[in-house]
Amino acid sequence: MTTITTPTSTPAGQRDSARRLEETWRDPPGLYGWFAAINHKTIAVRFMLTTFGFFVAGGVLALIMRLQLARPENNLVGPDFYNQLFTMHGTTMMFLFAVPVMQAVGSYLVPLMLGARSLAFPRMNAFAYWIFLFGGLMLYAAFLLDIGPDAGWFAYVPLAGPDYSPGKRVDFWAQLITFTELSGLLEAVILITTIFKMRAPGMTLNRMPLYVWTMLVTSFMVLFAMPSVMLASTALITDRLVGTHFYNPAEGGDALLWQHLFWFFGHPEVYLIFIPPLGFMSSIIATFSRRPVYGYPAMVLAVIATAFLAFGLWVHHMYATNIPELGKSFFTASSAMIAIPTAIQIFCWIATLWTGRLNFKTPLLFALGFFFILTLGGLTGVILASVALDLQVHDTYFVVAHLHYVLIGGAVFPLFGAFYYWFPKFTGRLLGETLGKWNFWLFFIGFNVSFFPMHLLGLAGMPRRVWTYPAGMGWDQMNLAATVGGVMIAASVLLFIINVLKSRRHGVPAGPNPWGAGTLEWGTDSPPPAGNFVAPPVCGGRYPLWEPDGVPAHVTGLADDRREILVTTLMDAVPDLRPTMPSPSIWPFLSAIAVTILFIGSIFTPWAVVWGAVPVAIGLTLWFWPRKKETRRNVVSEVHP
Ligand code: HEM
Ligand SMILES: [Cu+2]
Repeated sequence: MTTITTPTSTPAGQRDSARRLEETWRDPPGLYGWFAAINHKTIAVRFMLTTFGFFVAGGVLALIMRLQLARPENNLVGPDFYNQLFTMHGTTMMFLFAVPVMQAVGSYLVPLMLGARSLAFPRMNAFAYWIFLFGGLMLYAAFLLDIGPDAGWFAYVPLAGPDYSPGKRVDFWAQLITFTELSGLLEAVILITTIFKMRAPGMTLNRMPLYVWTMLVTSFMVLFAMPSVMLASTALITDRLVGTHFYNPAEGGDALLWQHLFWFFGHPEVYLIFIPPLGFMSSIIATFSRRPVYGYPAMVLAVIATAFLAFGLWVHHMYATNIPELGKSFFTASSAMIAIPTAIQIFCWIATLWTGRLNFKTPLLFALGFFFILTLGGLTGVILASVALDLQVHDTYFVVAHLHYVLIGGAVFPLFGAFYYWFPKFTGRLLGETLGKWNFWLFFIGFNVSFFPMHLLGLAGMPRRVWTYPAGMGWDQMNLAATVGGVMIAASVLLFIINVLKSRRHGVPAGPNPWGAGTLEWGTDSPPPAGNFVAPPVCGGRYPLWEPDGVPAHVTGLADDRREILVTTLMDAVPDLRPTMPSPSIWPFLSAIAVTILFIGSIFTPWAVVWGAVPVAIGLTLWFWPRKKETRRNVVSEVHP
C-alpha cells in the first residue's frame, strides 16, 4: 500500500530524488533514442507539430482554391486538379488535423491535469503517432504524384466506386481512413484508461477538471464512431480491389449503405472536433475570469448529452436521398435538440464571465471569438436541420459557410486560445501578447470577410465544388471578398508561426503558473520534468491549486529508480496498485513500419494482407518480449508488495 504523507524529506533528498526521476523517465539520447522515445510529452509535442503541419498544408490547398475562385473564368488550376484540391483539403482538415490535434493536445495535458506520471500504454501511444504520421505521408505522396483522391472528403459511392473512379486515387483515400482511425482508436483507449485509473488520490470523478471530462467523453465517442467508417472504407476497398458488391445495387448491394455508415461516423466526428474545445473554453474562462466555472454538474451532463445526441442525427446529411419523409422529421427534431446542451454550456460560461474579474489576454480573446462565430454557425445549423430549407441550399456555398463557421469557430479559435494558454507549460516561455492580438484580430476579421459572403453566394445559387463560374451571375464581388479574407487568415497564421518561433527562445519566462490557474498541470515546472511531478500531488478539490490550503499532501513511496506509477480506483481515486510502466523501445516504430507496408501494399495486391502480416507478427512479438531484468523485478515486487 502506498502511504500518503506530507513530504518530510530534506531539500537535498528531494533534489537527489528529482535527479533520479529525471534519469528514470526521460527518453534515451541519440538517434536510437529519438525513434525509441515513449515519454507522453515527447510524443505529444511531435503529434501536435505534425497535425499543425497538416493544418498548414490543408490551408495552402484552401488558398489555391480561393485564388482560383477570386474571379470568374480563372485558369490558375484546371477542373481535375481542383477536384483533388477540395478532396485533399477536406480530408486533411478532418482526418489529419482536427480530430488528431485534439487527441495530441489531450495526450500532453491529461496526465498532467490528473497528477499522473505518464499516459497508460506509452508504447502504444508512440505506435499510434507513427501510424498517423505514415498515413498522412502516404496521402501527400499520392497527391504530389498527381494520384491524389478526388471524390470529395466523404467519397460517396457510386462516384467513388470502381466504375466511376478507376485507378488508385480513391484507394489512397480509403486506406488513409484505416491509418487515421487505427491511430485514433488507440489514442481513445489510452486516454480512457489513463482517466479512469491514473488520477491523483482524492480526484474523485466529481472533482475531475472539465477539460478531462471532455476528453473522456470524446474518447468514448471515438470508440463508437470510428469503427463505422473503418468498416465502410474497408468495404469500399474490397469493392474496388477484389470485386465484392457491398455498394453495387445491381448485385444486391446498396449505395445508400455508404452514406449511412459514413455519416453515422461523420456527424459524431464534428463533435469529436468540437467537444475537446469546450474543455479548452472551460479552462480558459475559469482562469481569466478568476473563478470556478459556474454549474459544474450541468456542464458535465451537457457534454454527455451532446455525445449521446450526436449519434442520433446523421440523416440530416442525407435529406436529399429517398429516405421516408416521416423519418426525416425525426432527424430534424433531434438536430434542433442538440443546440440545447450547447446553449446550457454557453449560459454557464456567460454566468462565469459575468461574475468574474476579466483579464483580457489573448487566450480569452480567442475564447470570446468562439462565442460569436460558433453561435452564427449554430444558427445556420438550425436552418439546415429543416428538410425544406436544406433542400433549397443543398450542395451550395451556404453549406460551405455553415461548416466553416462551426469548425473554425468551434474548434480552431479555441485551439489557438489553448495554444496561447498552455504554450508556457509546453516550453517554459509565454507567447508574445502584441503579436497574439494581431494574430487574433486578423484571424477574426479575415474569417468573417472570407466566409460570411459564402452564405449569400449559396443563397444566390453558387454550387460547392465547382472549379470556376461564368461572369455576370452576381457572384464576382463576393468571391473576391472571400479570397481577400482567405489571404488575411493566411497572414494571421504566419504571425502565429513567427510568434512561436520568436517566443520559444526569447519569450518572457513563465514559471510554473503564469496565469494563476487552478488545475494540477500548473503545479509543476514549465516545461514539466520527464516524470511530470517530483512529488505527485494529492487532490483536494476541483481547482486544487485554488483550494485554501493548496495541495494538501503528496504521494510518497513510489520508486524513483524505475517507472513505477500509482493506479487508483475508478470512482473515488483511492490508491490501489503500483505497477511499473514499460521502458522506451524501438519496436513500436518498427511495428508501425510493418503495418504501413501491409496497409499500402494491400492497395496494390490482396496478398499484401497475407505476407504483410508476417513482419507485423514479428514486430509485435519482439515488442512484447519480456526482458530478464524487468521480469525479475516484477517477481520481486509481487513477493514483497
Ligand atoms: C483556414 C482557412 C480555410 C479556408 C480559406 C477554407 C476554404 C475552403 C474552400 C474554398 C473549400 C472548397 C469549397 C468548394 O469548392 O466546394 C473548402 C471546403 C471544405 N473545408 Fe475548408 N477552409 C479553411 C479551413 C478549414 C478547416 C479548419 C476545416 C476543418 C476543420 C475545413 C473543412 C472543410 C471541408 C470538410 C470542406 C469540404 C470538402 C469537400 O467538399 O469535400 N476547412 N474550404
Ligand atoms: Cu451533422
